[in-house]
Amino acid sequence: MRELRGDFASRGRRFAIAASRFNELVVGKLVEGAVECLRAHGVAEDNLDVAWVPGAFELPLTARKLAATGTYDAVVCLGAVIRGETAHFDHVAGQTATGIREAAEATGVPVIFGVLATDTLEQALDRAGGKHGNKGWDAAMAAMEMASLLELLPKDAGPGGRP
Ligand code: INI
Repeated sequence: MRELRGDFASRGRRFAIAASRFNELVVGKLVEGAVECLRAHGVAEDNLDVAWVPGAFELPLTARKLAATGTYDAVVCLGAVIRGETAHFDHVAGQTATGIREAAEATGVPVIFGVLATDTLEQALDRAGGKHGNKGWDAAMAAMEMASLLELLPKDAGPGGRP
């Protein structure tokens, strides 16, 4: 049996972050966490790009475009959808999650879901460098692990499993 496990050694790898300006107080902290994490694992300044979008709903298209360039080993999506602020919370949160998964499947590039969906601003801040850690850091860890894992997989299938 072969066990395939990605690691976090990321010197020489390239990453993009797509981040939403909506709830920037929260998302800015997620970006800080992700950038700090990637730097701590050897990612060079020149190998890291951050693209800001208006809101979480715009993350999937942007992530898909970034991934399709072939420039990046993984794309990290960061956002915060807060129920208290919108009647269409479920649509924004749900469509964002679905779109991010589809971006990864369509391009074959890991596109990581680092979008908070919380009832309150306080809960979001708790997960953006507060008492529940920083989900931006966690998303960056997932991006590095997936970039590494995909290199270990057999190379005969393209995006979506098609040769
Ligand atoms: N976008 C967010 O990222 N978080 C939210 O909480 C949010 N709320 O509350 O509505 C939100 N809405 C904007 C949406 O993502 C789009 O930018 C907008 O609908 C334009 O397409």
